[in-house]
Parts: sequence; C-alpha cells; structure tokens
Amino acid sequence: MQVYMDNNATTMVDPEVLEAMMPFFKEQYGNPNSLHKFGTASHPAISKAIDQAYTAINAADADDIIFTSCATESNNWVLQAVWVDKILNGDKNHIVTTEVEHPSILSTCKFLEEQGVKVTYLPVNEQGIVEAHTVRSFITEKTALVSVMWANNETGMIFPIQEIGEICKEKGVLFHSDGVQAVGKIPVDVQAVNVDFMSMSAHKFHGPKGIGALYIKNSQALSPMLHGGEHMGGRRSGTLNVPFIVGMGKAMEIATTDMDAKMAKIAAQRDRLEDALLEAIPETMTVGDRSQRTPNTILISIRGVEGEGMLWDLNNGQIGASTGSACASEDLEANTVMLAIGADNELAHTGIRLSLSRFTTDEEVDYVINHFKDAVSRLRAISSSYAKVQPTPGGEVQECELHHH
Ligand code: C6P
Repeated sequence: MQVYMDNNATTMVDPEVLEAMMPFFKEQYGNPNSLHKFGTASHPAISKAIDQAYTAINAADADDIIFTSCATESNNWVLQAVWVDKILNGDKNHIVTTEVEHPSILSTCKFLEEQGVKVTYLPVNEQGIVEAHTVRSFITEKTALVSVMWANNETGMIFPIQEIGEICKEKGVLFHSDGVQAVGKIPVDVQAVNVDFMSMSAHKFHGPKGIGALYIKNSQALSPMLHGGEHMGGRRSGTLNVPFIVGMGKAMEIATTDMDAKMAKIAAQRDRLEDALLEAIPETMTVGDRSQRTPNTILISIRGVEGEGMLWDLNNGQIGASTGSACASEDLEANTVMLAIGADNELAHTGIRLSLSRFTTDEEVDYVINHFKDAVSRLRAISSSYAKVQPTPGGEVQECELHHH
C-alpha cells in the first residue's frame, strides 16, 4: 500500500478536473486573444472558470478574480504593488504581517525591508495564531497593509480573519489574506469578511500545479507586477493558460460543493488518526485545538523522534508526510511554527505534518496508524535524546512544553 498524507504540500488532480482540462491542450488550443475562431473558441470555457472561481468564494463580481501562475505570485504581487502604490507613491511606510506566514510572504517582506519599508512580524499565541487585538495594537497611521494568512499550512490553525478584517476597516488599512490553505477546506466568503485581497493556489484543492488567483475586492486599483499585453484587463499580462484556468475553476467548484459533508468525512478520519496516535504513543502531542483547525491537518510532535528520521522511516513504509512546509523541508531546520509557539529547539525538530484529502481512505488511515507506532518504537530505541527523558525508577517523566490533547 502507498499512502499520500501530504495534501497541504499539494494534492492529486481530481480525474474530473483533468477531464475538463484535456480539450484545451490538443483541440481548442488557440490563443484566447486571437481573433480567429481557434482563439475565440476558448472564451466560454474561460468565462465559466471565472464564474466557478468567484462563486466558490462568494466574490461580488467576476472581475474581482485575476488568475496568476501560483499563490507565490499572488502574494508577491499584493505586497510589491502596495509598496509601489502606497509607499513609494504615497505617504505610508509600514506593513504588518505574522511570523508564521509562508516564505512567499516572509521573503517578499524581507526584500521590502531592504527597500526601506518597515515590517512588523506579529507573534503567535500558544495555539499558533495571531490574535486580533495584537494586530490592532501594531497598526499605525503609516500602515499601508495588513497581511495575515487565513489558515496556517503547518498546523492547519485558522486565524481570526473576520475580526482582523473589521479592525482593518475601522483603521482604513488594506487587508490581504493568504487563503491557500483555507479555500476548499473551510468556508471562505470574501464578502462576509472585510478582505481586500486574497491569494489562492489550485493544486491545494485537487487542481493543477502552476495556476493560482488573486481576489481583488471591487477590482480596486493595484499596480500590475507583470507588464505586457492587455491580458486580464491589463492587470496580469501573459497569454492565458487556458487548460489550467479551466482546471482551477472546476476544482474550486467541486471543492466547495457539499463542502460540509466532504469535510466532515475528512475530519472524522483525521480525528481517528490523531486519537489513535496520541493514545498509542506516549509523550506525543499535537499542535493547536482541533476545533480551530482545518479539518485535514495534524502537526504531531513525538518526544525523542527527530522529524527527518521519522519521515525516512515513513517513506520506507510507502507513506508520504512532511516535517512542515514542503519548501522548507530540504534544509533540516526546526519547524518554524513550533518555534514561534515557544517549543524548544529539540522539540521543534520532532514535528511531523500529516494532511489528508477527500481521496484518503479508512484503510490508509489504519495503515498509517500501524506503521507510525512501529516507526516510533524503532526510532526511540536508537534515540539518545529519548533515553534522556525516560523516567528513572521512582523518578518523574520530564514534562513537555506543549499541551497534550
Ligand atoms: N505551501 C506546503 O508544503 P504555491 O507554491 O505558490 O502554489 O503556494 C505557495 C503557498 C502559499 N501560501 C501558503 C499558506 C502555502 O501553504 C503555500 C504552499 C506548501 O506547505 C509548499 S511550500
């Protein structure tokens, strides 16, 4: 058996999505900007995809959705455009974000700091979220933008976006949210929340990789990052990637149809997996209250079991998981969110992220539970750090910093 439990890194393309995309590779491959029928033939499919996308997040208008190449582009675009529009060509100088954003936000913020922008990286609480009052206390008259993720990729924790949106509205500050890990997993209604911009990536909800979007409330002005032809109304140039746009629209429609039922099934599997691991393996904890997490995510920490070793053992057992975000997993660094929550360095090296999808089966969950238990026994038997925290006869087991659930 092979089990893929890294759906926060990317997901399988839904066969229905792939089927919808296929005609646009070989048959209707014209450039949608061409005036001949090869080009114009794809227009209805593009319009349909935009409709599917804006309906899925309850945007007010089809013009509020701009397709990009990925969420990394969407995130870069918002931050760099706000810098140009409100800081270089305005009287602001400050951006507020969090310590636990994806690198596409954090690295762009570092770049902007080098250009003279002041950036505040808000700390998270012990649950791994930024509280709304913390956001409020750091907004100044010079703040151009607040950028806070909707849900965290490593823990699945959902941020208080509604309240943060209210604060930004009251203070007259633009609000961007990286919605990559929220869209398709929890209800996202961009009109119910005061959000000016929201980033999305299709491959997180069973669409293809290499296509994303930016929601822009009321199509408000935002300098383009890619200059060129008049694609997407001049807002994002580059020949439209028709098959991928069609795939993203279809994937968003499927993901948000009967979402409650789909997510209830995933949450039940996730809860069963989490309960079984916590019960079977002593000195194990998961990060963040389950009720405040996206339904598919577990970040589990196993005292004395180094995350990289665990991944290697899981991989040998045909299980795909990660120690945190996929883009940080090559550098053997401690889990950034666990560090931000206050875990010590050793504990922050023990995090394993398991993320399920609607294609996860009960048999796969059973398989992971069994393999996980065996892997932990194997690795603890050779772990010097685990030996250190074993109870001595009559002694106490060392307490862990994070909560047990
Ligand atoms: N996170 C993870 O393993 P792209 O790569 O551009 O499609 O998506 C980037 C991105 C942006 N924001 C968040 C919150 C994300 O989780 C990701 C992708 C993957 O966690 C790969 S690093």
